[in-house]
Amino acid sequence: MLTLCGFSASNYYNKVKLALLEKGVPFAEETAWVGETDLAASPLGKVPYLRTPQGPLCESAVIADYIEAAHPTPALVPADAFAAAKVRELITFIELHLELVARNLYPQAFFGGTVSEAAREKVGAQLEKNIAAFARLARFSPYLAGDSFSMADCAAIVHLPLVSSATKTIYGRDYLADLPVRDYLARMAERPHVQRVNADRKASTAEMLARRR
Ligand SMILES: N[C@@H](CCC(=O)N[C@@H](CS)C(=O)NCC(=O)O)C(=O)O
Repeated sequence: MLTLCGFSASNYYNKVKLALLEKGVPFAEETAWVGETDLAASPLGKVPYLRTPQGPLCESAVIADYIEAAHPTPALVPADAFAAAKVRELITFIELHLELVARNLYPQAFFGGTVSEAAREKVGAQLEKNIAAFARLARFSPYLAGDSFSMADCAAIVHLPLVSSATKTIYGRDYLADLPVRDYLARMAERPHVQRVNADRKASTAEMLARRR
């Protein structure tokens, strides 16, 4: 049995949770808030981490690859090497060039802190450039990588809403508004497992914010 550790307000946790649900892999959830994680399993104290019968794994991309290799069907990464690489290219773009950049805004956008004017300008410029590049790779037809649901959708569904809401709050404009992201996310939200992840996220976010007070 696999145990996914972390909390359902976390976008990286939810990427893995959605992949497990969509693949129909049985798993348990173990709540581990930041600061209360098992450092033997996740040495940087980040979530998610996964307990497997052979030992723990951290880093969501590594965990996603492990799940895909251990439970190949239904596939979330295509068998064809090039198609698989295109899926991973999209995930890397979303996480490295969109989410990690937008993350600099979260203290002010979501947690009542402040981000310096210089940081806001720098992040805004980086996001404009990176989102324009992402727009050249993403297909949205109807799924992010093309005609089938993939691990790239598991990433997009959890990360893109944060990029939208953070930019909307900080700059007064959703930087993803020119891409078909809203329609895409509405389409994805018709999936029962996406609905479950979103419902759990809302409950966990309320709990996380209450703990911070
Ligand atoms: N590269 C990591 C990122 C995970 C991550 O940043 N998780 C956040 C929660 S969404 C976290 O644990 N933050 C606490 C910290 O960085 O100390 C992954 O893909 O798993």
